[in-house]
Amino acid sequence: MSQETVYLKDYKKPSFLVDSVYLDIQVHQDHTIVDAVLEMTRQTAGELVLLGRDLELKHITLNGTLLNEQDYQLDSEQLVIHNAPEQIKLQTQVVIHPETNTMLEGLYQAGDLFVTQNEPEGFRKITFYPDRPDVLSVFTTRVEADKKYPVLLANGNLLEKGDLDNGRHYAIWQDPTKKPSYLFACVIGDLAVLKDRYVTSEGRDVALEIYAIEKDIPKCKIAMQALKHSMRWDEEHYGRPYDLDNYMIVAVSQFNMGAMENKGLNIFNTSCVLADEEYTTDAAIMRVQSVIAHEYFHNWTGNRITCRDWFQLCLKEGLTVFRDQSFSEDLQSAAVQRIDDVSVLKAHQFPEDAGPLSHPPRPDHFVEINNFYTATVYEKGAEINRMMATLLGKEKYRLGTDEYFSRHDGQAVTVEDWINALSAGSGTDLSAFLRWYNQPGTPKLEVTSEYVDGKYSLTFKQSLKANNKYPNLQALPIPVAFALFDPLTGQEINSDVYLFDQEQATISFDVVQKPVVSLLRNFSAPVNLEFDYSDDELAFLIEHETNGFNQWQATQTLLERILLKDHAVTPYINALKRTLPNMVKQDPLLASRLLDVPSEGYLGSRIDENYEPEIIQEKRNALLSALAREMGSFWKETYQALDPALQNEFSQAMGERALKNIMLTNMARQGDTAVFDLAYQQYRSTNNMSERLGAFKVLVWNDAPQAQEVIEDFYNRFKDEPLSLDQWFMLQAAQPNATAQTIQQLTQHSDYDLGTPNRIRAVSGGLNSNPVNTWSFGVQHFIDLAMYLDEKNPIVGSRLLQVLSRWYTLAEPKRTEVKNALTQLQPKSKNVSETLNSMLAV
Ligand code: B3K
Ligand code: ZN
Repeated sequence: MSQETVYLKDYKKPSFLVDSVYLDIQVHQDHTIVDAVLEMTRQTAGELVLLGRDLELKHITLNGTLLNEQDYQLDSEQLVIHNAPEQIKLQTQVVIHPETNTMLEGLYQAGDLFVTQNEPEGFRKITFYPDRPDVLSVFTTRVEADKKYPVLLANGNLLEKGDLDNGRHYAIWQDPTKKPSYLFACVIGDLAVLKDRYVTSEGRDVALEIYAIEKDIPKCKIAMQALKHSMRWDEEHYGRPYDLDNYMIVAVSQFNMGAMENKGLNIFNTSCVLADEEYTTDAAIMRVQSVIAHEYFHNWTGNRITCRDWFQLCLKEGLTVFRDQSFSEDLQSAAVQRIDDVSVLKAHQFPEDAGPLSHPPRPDHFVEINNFYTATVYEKGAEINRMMATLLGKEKYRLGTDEYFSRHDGQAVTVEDWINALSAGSGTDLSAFLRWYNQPGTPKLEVTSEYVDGKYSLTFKQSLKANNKYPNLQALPIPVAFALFDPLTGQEINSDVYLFDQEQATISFDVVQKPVVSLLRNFSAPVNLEFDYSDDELAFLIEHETNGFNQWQATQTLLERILLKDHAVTPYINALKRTLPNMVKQDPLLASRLLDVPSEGYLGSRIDENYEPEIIQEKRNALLSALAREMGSFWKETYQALDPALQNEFSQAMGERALKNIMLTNMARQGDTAVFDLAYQQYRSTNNMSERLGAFKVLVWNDAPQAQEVIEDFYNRFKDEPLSLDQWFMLQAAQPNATAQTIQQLTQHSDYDLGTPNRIRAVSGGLNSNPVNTWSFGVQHFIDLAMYLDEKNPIVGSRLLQVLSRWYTLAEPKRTEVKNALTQLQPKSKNVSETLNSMLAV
């Protein structure tokens, strides 16, 4: 496979635009025929290039003339037609094989269902086409299949449907809006549907439909509510109503990622649409709501205004993630949502940006674009938008986004277009934020304080780690939200947002005594903050900070010091003792997060050399035991006092459930074996998956006498519910005393399936939650899997190999062992090769 690098600076406009496309997709058991008619007009000089991969070309006709092989050039990637006229009508017929497509890209068969996944470059596996996001066209689609597949869907409005001979039927759909090929979708299968309606602020009556297998229909109700809620939210917060008469969502169990925003016909991983307290956890329910919102919000940020080229991916993804995060903040506690989003950022994006896979949110080169659907593009991209929104405030931000939508509706644009429109609309020059898009790395923000004679000063300094690929790093604009507190009363005396945009600067305040400062409230910028708080000041903030996010951040900073720098544990435990008893009653959800202890994986990512996972595990276990012991009867008393069933609000109940599980875990850590009876009772008596799994985990991870029984019971209850069974696989793979044999038993289980990414991720993700295991027997697991998937499903293979990307931080001899194992690999796919090459280039 060629390893050609594509550069942003080489962007050229397409030579032809497509005025209209007519597709006729005929699905048969062992092949599919695709007839296409493209009407095209020349835009600039150059050859007519149609991209196509794995297509068996049957015939091609240009303006009515059948072409011979000498009229075009065909290789494994493209079809080039020389001397093409100004106006073209091109007709092609190809044969494709969705029934053997294991890459889950293009049109593929998943069980009894045929679905598409075309972003970023899957459409070229369906037909020859200028498959790039800056070619927008009107699509008409005819889908034909056996009647055993009653559902035939494509984007837009249904124009016609009818029966054919031989037990077949067809449907013709037309999408009135122009779109790039990556947003094309079709679905063929036997599915049931949940229907609803939504009337937009403009009075458009929209038919809403969620398609899933019959027994999953009741599990689609939460997603339907979330969809209607998202539609209203986008009208209220961004002034964006929906623009078609229908909106369809299809749930599929074999899918490479979470979901896909195809115009009017979203395709979702079942894990991101099915939500039901009995079968899925609270976290999964929250995720469903946010992914439903995310894909819906793409209709404006991504679909109506799309990307000029794939380097601009973070234009649509960063903005849409910021929008879905804001939506979720409105849905539950804003502080807890921010805590959860920042946890993800710090656990995934910060390590990515500190290692060999680091790249700017808008990279300037790539080999395989699928490798760039990263935490940096998505999550750091979202942070950049959040920073600008924080700085502008609600009103100006809205003026800016209004300007963006009115300038660029219907266009394929760049990050510069976004920043320019946002600046013009808000009347604020935001051009310096472009640097955030173009530079890699997490900035270090060092702050020092001084108090002299009634003057309190804060001095800020920023720096970025040098990067060979991206020299000339410039100072970034960093909004720092902060508050000052009276050290005696605990009252807030001042709060503001300071825009720090130089290498170094100082600000000062007149105060009567030295205040306690709380910096980077709500994590107002994605930076590594270094401020010399005393442990007592951090404990003060746990108790007195009114910003829930920074209260949590204070616990995390203190814990990192305890775990990585051997600080004393007492100030932390005392602060919890003073804060938690009230909080568990008033805000159980926030209380549950305040008990977060950074994971071993996160702690490992903070160590850049001589990393020994066993040492981190030991220290973390010691801390957990101290916490369990020191809080005494708090766990049991709180467990007994909580009753989620009495809570009307979902987020309160979810908080109480989270707390109850934490209480059980801590009672078990106290060595109180009576807890196993409580856990067993909880497991048996509940119908709620979060409660059932919380109890399951305590029993299985502690090898309780009831462990084997609940493993079997859970399996028997949920063996026909793939998402629930994924949890069963995951929790067993994740148990800290899992061995190579545990993982082998799971991967040899009859329900393990290498064709279903969710199942692979359940076991591998579980294993990877234990760095000690990952870096011992896990290394071979991840290598074998990545190499197996290299040919079968390289998108997922490349992802799994990335788990080993921090190999170079390990202490010897492990470091050399892993390096040698990696060096020997010879992947074939662009995806896995590019990842491997970057990983080894440290
Ligand atoms: N846009 C898709 C991601 C496509 C990933 C292709 N490897 C989902 C989303 O971000 O909404
Ligand atoms: Zn997205």
